[in-house]
Amino acid sequence: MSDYTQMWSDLGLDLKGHDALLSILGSAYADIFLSQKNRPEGMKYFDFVMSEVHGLRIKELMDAKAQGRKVIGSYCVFVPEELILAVDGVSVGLCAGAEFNFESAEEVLPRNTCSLIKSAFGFKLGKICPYLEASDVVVGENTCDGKKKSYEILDPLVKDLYVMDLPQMKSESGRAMLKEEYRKFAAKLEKASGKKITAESLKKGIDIVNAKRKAVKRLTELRSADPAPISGLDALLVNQVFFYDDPVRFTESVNKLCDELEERVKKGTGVFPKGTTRLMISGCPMAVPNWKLPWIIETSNAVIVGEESCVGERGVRWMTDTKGKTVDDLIDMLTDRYFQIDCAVFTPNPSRVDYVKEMKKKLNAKGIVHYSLQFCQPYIMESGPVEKELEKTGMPTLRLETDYSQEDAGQLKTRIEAFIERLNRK
Ligand code: BJ8
Repeated sequence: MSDYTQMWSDLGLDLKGHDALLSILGSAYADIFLSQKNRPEGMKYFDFVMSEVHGLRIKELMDAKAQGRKVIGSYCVFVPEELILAVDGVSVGLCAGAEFNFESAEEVLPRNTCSLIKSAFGFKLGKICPYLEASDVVVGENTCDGKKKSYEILDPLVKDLYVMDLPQMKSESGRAMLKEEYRKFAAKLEKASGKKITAESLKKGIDIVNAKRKAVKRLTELRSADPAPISGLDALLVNQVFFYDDPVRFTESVNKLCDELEERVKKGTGVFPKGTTRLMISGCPMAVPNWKLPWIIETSNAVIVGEESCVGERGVRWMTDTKGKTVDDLIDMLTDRYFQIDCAVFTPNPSRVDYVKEMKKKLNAKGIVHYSLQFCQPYIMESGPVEKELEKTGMPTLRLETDYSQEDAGQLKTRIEAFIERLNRK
């Protein structure tokens, strides 16, 4: 890795804290990812991206900024990357997945806040996230109460926070509200970038993002094979890199990986032996470097074959139609696409459990692990009815609640092993 110290210092990072984070990240990555057996060659690209996640990629963002492009950071899959691309902006995900500097976060947030929010604040207050510091606009959204209220606290800490309102019900008025919010967001982006969104630029943005989502969907489908051609950890990593990488390069790399996986499937080559217990995960998103649960599962004689999560199927499942001729038509198409996202902040939210069932069948999973972050009310509240409905239809479900610490790792392993035993007895 080149020396990026000057760049980090120019971004105002706390170099000591940042070094500590990189060293934890580097050793966790080596232990969790590089130690896996039979990894596809195509994962080398993602290893490289991760090794340069605070280096080369940030340099690319700084170069883009020097050319007058804007970097837009966001925390939710309801923020359309298509609109950001339509003003030639760069979209980056800001969700954080490490227990870092929680002491400072807990000085400004209640202790009973989920780790995802605490981590984002820990990163901001500790000045260790170059993505956040490089962002010209930070986009928040009114989803769960935790995020909604925490943006009031984030506002004075970042240079330009834009908060998007979101509906909570899948009604006509909810859809109209979402479309209006996307119109307002488009206007905000035009103002920030000084560039006008045209039907052509928006269509181009939609095509780029559709291609990226299609590539990840192709990866999802390949995971239905037994033996699984790729580990759940590596597939999760691809879904995580989705939020950071250049979209066109990312799409090419995922498609290349899928070409290789297709060959593996034809030859019957896998990462784990044929017949290994197949699980899928459903619930809260897992941001980098939150790899705890998949790592525990895949070191307990099971393989993860799908993620019903925003860092997973919920983020990529729907495509956007491009049949509109005007910007307004295309914003309408975007609204149609995004309004289908079945995040637990919606009430009621029946399509989510229906899709878990569909995924389980398609991917030949034996059981479902429902993953909630502690203090995440929407997903914890939904987990009871989801478990009941899945068990009722003969789909064994394990409901887990955890955080970013390693304290419960032993307990989680015991519960997961018992669940796998239950599945294997069937
Ligand atoms: S569309 S899942 S990315 S809101 S874990 S912060 S919900 S208390 S992340 Fe999400 Fe958008 Fe929904 Fe997806 Fe709140 Fe829960 Fe924390 Fe969460």
